[in-house]
Amino acid sequence: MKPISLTRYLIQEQHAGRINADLRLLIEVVARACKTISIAVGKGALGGVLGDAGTPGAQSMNIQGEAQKKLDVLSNDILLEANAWGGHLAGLASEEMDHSQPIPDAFQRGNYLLLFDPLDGSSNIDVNISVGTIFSVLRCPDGVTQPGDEHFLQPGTAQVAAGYTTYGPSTMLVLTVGHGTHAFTLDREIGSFVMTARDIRIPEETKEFAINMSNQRHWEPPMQRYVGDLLAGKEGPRGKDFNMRWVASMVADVHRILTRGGVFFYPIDAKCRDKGGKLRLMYEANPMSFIVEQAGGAASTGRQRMLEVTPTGLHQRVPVMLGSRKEVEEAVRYHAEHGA
Ligand code: P6P
Repeated sequence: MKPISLTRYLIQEQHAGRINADLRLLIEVVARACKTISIAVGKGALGGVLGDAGTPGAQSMNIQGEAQKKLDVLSNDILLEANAWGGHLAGLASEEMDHSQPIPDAFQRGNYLLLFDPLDGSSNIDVNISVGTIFSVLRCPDGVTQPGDEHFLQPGTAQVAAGYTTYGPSTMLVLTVGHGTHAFTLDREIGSFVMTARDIRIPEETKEFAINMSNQRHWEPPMQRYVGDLLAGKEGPRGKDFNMRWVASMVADVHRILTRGGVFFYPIDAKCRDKGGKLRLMYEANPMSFIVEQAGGAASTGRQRMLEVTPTGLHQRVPVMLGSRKEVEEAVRYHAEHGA
């Protein structure tokens, strides 16, 4: 049977009463923006958009204190421009912007809030490794026409849609609207996303973990013990050998886990303890956790289900463990038993 397009999938979801026209059109706007970003990323050195934003000696930094790449800024601008006039949003928030932005009075407003990391993993761009866009959709609280940061601070369970686009050998958009997780591959010849995987299921068990091992000496004891047991292999308490991968692009690592199983960790360490973690709750951990749970996986801070964290700040950071359900549960058990 001929694979269906993203548009047709969204219309089917709307006809089934699982999403409304506004949300369908919002997702289409985001997907179109991701196509534009894919073209810019794909040009590489030929597009004049590699390297750091700003000028030599005056590098552009974002609120995270991270050096901005030219493509970070360009991707953010593409998403802002595409969504400002779409009429489906009341406001939007980005990793690259200090505060959220309400939709200008000049444009019609909608009922949704959009949060995004426009180009996650951008430190990998200059070495031609996959990067991606992550997005999350929330409802704007009733009666709020000029949403402020506080209106975005909803738990991950309140998300009505979440997705990412990975700009790799192929450009793929992975999406959930709360009824399974599905993957769409960009057909560059017709310029459409085409469904290539429906109802993705993450294997419950795995022999593959993803973590930045260079931080090992900084981890809390339960994480030290848990990873130590993975590295001990079949001679150790886990009784099996494990493999390790670390792309340093969350989108790429999560996409591998969705495709063949695995677990992804970014635990608290001495370098990020005072910030609460490295990865951001609202536009990295929550959308990825929604996607993973809808694919049968699990996502936790190590102490609670990720989607139930009550946000306290737009750029709040959290420790992250997500992926194959039984392996995440094992890592959480280590935290419970060895106190953290
Ligand atoms: P490290 C990219 O900057 C990112 O936010 C995630 O995409 C990625 O998983 C992580 O940080 C990589 O962190 O410390 O290994 O560079």
